[in-house]
Amino acid sequence: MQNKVSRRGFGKSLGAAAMLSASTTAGAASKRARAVGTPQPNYYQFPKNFLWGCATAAYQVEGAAREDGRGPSIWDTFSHTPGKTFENQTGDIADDQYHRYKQDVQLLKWLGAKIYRFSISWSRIFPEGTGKPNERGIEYYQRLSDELRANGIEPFATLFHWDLPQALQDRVGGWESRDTAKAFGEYAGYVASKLSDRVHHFFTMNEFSSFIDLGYAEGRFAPGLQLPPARLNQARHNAVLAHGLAVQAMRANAKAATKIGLAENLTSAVPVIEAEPHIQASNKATRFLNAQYLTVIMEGKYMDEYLHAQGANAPKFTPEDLKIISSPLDFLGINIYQPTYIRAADSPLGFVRVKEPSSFPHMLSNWLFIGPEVLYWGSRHVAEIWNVPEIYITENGCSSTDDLTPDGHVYDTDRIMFLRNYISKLHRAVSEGYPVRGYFLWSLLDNFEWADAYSRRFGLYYVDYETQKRYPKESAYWYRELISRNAVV
Ligand code: GBH
Repeated sequence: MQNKVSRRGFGKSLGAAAMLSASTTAGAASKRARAVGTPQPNYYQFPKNFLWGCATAAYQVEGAAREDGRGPSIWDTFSHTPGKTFENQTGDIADDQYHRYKQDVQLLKWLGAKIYRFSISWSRIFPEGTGKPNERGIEYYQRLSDELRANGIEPFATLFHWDLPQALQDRVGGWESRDTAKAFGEYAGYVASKLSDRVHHFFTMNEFSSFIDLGYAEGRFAPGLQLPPARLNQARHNAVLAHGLAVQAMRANAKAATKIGLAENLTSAVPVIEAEPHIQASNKATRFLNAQYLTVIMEGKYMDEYLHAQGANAPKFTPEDLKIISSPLDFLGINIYQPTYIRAADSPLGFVRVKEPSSFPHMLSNWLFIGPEVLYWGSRHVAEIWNVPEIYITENGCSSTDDLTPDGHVYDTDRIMFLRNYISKLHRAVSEGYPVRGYFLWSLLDNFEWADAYSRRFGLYYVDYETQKRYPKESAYWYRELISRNAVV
């Protein structure tokens, strides 16, 4: 054994080092001399006004699929089509949050959450997608927002988390049509007029690539289509146009203090090595890999490289469209899960994407590769590239096996490991001055995980779907401690 130092000997040499520094820089340095293991005041401590909370989405938690005048959405149709979801499960009941929202607000309160991100079901408000609004629909979100505020929790509402009214899919082909973009603008304006007295932060869309690429190109999400490239690119264009129309309609109809952003699951580039030229390459990759969504929204222009790469399949658009799409935002929400590793390359684009080797660790969802530093790089890249003044991490979290013990516990140490590491990297971003204001953990409670339905659990609270009972997992106790200390624990 080499380097065998006794505790006493080790202490002595540290003491000697402290004396040395004291003798070189006198008084101030002696204050710095400290015993090994002394907690430092700012060790993974977040700024005082940093906001912690949780996120969910309407179709994943609400249930009450046919109540109070709600019209069907494409996810009702899709989940009721045999073979589309795990064991043909549906969101008909989900977490029944529509009826249990008061109880769920208490779950948030127990955690100490200051913010809650939920989404609004478009077809509750406009059962036919357009036309006459259904008052009972908007009233639910008014009640929910009031309940949150009464408990000291600030509501953040997402207007679209994938549950397009089925009527729009049937009538005009959903996102393949500009009419859907126009309808979304009208819906957004209406919601702003009815809700902005109590909801001060809105996100237009959640994750363009999920509902467009998976829904209209791969067919694994509703509406289950596999469009050829030109039609796909037009659907992408209609979706960003819808976002812009919504921003404009909300500005026109909302109370003055309303803040508007979006929640995008951008492809989050991470340099393979934290050094040049990979950092530059990762920065370039962020713009290019998000060209069809976030980049055009932030820059008001499709990148030449993107249009060129799409050739004859490029979307058709007008200069006016681009102005609408790039309507100024107050903040940016980013959903961050897995990293996309980038290397510098001697090629026209200047980078290559490095695929994960088969041994790369992931959580229970096999797409969820574990790369905590993505929370740092995601925040840094968007702040640097687009000069974003305010960022929220609108989703981050993971799936685990989450076995419930007979006495009602879930020891999800893997989720805690995941979150602790990711949030430590978020701390790095915040302490370097990147303007991240808050963090929404996905998710408050287990819920309908789309095509994976109830086979994947992402919650801090375990849900027994037979009884609708909620059980705090070990990670819920952990997050509660983190929030109360405002530091990584
Ligand atoms: C988010 O998507 C969603 O906003 C949220 O609703 C969801 O519950 C949460 O993440 C957890 O998944 O099955 O191989 O086709 C994150 C981005 C895009 C990741 C779709 C999973 C499907 C991969 N997701 N993707 S696959």
